[in-house]
Amino acid sequence: MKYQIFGEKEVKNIPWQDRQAGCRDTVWRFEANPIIERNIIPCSNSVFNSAAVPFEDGFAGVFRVDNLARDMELHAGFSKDGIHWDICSDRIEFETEDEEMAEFCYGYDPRVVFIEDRWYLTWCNGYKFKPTIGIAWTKDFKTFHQTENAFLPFNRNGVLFPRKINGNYAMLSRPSDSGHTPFGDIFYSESPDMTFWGRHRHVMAPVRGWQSTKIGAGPVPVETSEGWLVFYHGVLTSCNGFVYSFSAALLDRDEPWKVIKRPRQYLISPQKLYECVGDVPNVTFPCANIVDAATGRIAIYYGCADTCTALCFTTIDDVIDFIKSDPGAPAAE
Ligand code: BMA
Repeated sequence: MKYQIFGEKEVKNIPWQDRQAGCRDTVWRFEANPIIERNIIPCSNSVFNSAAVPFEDGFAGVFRVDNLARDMELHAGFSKDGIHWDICSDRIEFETEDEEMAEFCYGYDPRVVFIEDRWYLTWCNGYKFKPTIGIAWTKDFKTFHQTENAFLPFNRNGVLFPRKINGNYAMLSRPSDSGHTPFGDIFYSESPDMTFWGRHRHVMAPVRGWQSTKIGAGPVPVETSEGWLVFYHGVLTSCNGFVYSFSAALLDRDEPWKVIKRPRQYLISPQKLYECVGDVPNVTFPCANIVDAATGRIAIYYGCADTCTALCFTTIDDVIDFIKSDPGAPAAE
């Protein structure tokens, strides 16, 4: 490997498929996509923007399930190979001693990260039906302990870094509005205790092209010798509505609000039928990356058209070379 990875473990059974012959893409799709169909459990209308992590001798995850009433819920799931999933039919019922937190309105777009001794889940949490960033922790993916929301509404796409930075927990998020927000920059915040968040810093704004309307952090950042590798989604407003694509950028390891390099081009945009057709057409939305520290392989889980879940692959070297060789996103306009 050309570049070093920090803090990740060897994942021998990482879901993987080599790049197809003749394919020149930096990130390539799994041939058997989608891996999770919309009706995988009897109560699901759709299963999409979801988070998977290595767990015990297989994998565990938290899935966005919109049910047959079209309520937005979070369900846990388990898998031996990261491709075939058993998703629990009941939604996660969070344990909490605080009455204010106990009322579940809706939850979506989960991210999961291991920090110190437990798994943390962040998601878009409806607090009095207003979206903000919910936080919970688990050790077994069966019992989830909900703590305080990180921010006031309105906020979405809260993604924790996998380690403390300068002594504090660190999170990327995207302040928004109560609807289908037509704007959005990525910000960075710190907390000494996972409860009180501050020291907010601006990271990135939308720029021309596929990321011109709004952007939001995707999977958990990966620490490399070249900086924090972050996959993020960007939205373009076409005459037919929003189009969600994604790419990656490198952030400074000690001051992650400083962008080292951000490419101009996307890595994946909605092009396959399952990405273009569904409950919300033209959406590719990554929420998880599994990294094998031994080989540098990366498996990315992404939601497609707000309907099903798919996998795509790259390597640390390929994606960092892509970022470095791209001309770079233009300055904000
Ligand atoms: C965002 C979130 C995502 C969804 C996307 C496209 O605001 O709700 O869950 O995938 O819109 O509908």
